[in-house]
Amino acid sequence: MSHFTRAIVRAVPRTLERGLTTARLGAPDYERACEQHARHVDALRRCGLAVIQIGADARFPDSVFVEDTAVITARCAVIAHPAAPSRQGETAAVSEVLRGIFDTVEHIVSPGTLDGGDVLQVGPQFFIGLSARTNRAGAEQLAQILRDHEYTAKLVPLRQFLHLKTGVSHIGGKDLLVAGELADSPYFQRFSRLLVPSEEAYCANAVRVNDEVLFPTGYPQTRGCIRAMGYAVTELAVDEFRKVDGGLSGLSLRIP
Ligand code: CIR
Repeated sequence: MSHFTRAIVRAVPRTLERGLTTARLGAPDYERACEQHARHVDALRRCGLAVIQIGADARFPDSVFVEDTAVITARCAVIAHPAAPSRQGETAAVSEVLRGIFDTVEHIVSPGTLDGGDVLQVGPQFFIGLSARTNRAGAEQLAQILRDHEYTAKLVPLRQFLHLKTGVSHIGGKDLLVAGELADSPYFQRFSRLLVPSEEAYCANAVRVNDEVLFPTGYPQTRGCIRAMGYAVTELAVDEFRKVDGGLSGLSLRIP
């Protein structure tokens, strides 16, 4: 499991309620979203990470979901190329921060599109979702960059989930959380899979950060299973972000 030393987050823009969404859960409340974001930052710090905060930018309603703008590994950083036109300008500020940290920063370029939310790392292996946001050209560009850095990379077609990590998370060892269309996916057969029940599907997006599994509040069945497996779970309320289709992992970029 990677040990993380830093995380990049981006403050909530006042325009969050204009974020892209299919959720039909109502508009997010800006103040509550800011509180939830602040608690999430505190949790990252308690996990031992130094948190780099990029300022809010109201031009980009979805920019709090900083994970989608890049892919970070111990060996390289790659700037993504979001498919959604309203999100393409988000990468500039993140790229500037990453250039100060990594010697080499690679880029996904047109006609490729890729969101970081589609990229799952399990040790030396990467899985890249082919989604409405990440096309084959973008996924193949990333796969080649990762292979050049001696990782393996597999492309995983998606039909329903917004992003690959909407439906699968690595919580430690060989353990994955999987939901919905990924429950029986041939790509994850050799892992130990905890199937998240459909009524709790949202919590299939969790994040292992050092000794903790950061986990959304409100999913007791799955939380109980993860604790019973021996993991330390930190619950975080992220329901304001769920209203704009965002997951917990989306709120940070973790840096080894
Ligand atoms: C979008 O549709 O792009 C945003 N409203 C949500 C992105 C969430 N990304 C993530 O959790 N990695």
